[in-house]
This record gives sequence, structure tokens and C-alpha cells, in this order.
Amino acid sequence: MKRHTGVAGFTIVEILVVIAIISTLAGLLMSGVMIARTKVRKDQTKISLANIGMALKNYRTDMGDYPSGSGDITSSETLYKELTTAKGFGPYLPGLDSKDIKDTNKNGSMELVDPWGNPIWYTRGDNLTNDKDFELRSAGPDGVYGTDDDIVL
Ligand SMILES: [Ca+2]
Ligand SMILES: [Ca+2]
Repeated sequence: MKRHTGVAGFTIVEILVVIAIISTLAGLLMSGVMIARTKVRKDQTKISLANIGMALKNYRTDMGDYPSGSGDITSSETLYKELTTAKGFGPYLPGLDSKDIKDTNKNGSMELVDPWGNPIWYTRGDNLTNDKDFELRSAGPDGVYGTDDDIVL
């Protein structure tokens, strides 16, 4: 006997149910992947900030002071220039990947960027209200500076 509905013996309803189940599973998988990716990026950022922090301390040992910086995109450009140009025993931040630098404001000066592509802000101690020598700040997953998800050293 010949069936007139569906493909290979399945009814339309059965096929729709299967599609719904697959969509749900794919959605769960995707959100899992997104959460995992965000965690990896946060970890990468912490490592990057630690590396930049080390480079800054070495810079200060050689040059006598930290570079100027007041927590804006210009500070990120200064940071890149000071840490990657040969001076003293530097460059202090060698081996940067092309994904670590970007000219986000297209002014011809590169910035150090986080894994989300946003500039890492640098503030020297004299522009801070706490006792830190300097602060390095990634805007974090939301790309907005000064919110709870910022990653700060
Ligand atoms: Ca720039
Ligand atoms: Ca943020």
C-alpha cells in the first residue's frame, strides 16, 4: 500500500517534532560553545594583562618610570609604542600576534587589543585613586569600559 504523506514513511508531524528536537539541541550546543569561548577569551585576557604588566615593570627598571597614560585609547597607543620600540633593554613586549594589535580608531597608531578587539586601557599610578603603580583594563565581553565584566590588572 502506498503512503501519501511525509518522506520514507514519516508523517509531517513526526518530521516537525524531529526538527524541533534538533533545533533545541543545536541551540543548547551553541550556547555551551559561546560560554566556553567567553571563558577562553577571559583567560587569554588575564594572561595578556599579566604579560603587559611584566613588560611595564621591566620598562620601569630600565627607563626609571612607567610610560604616561590616563586610561583611554591614547594610553593604549602609547603602551604599544613604548613597549614594542627598541629602547633600554627592550622591546619589552616581543612576540605579539596580529590579533593582539589593531588600529581601532584608524589614526595610524596601533593599540594593544583584547580578544574582543577592543583597546586595552593603561593608567599610570599618578592618575589612579588607589595605591597601584598602574592599571591595565580590558572592557571584557560587553566591550564597555567601567562595567562589572571588565578584566583589570
Ligand atoms: Ca589608533
Ligand atoms: Ca565591560
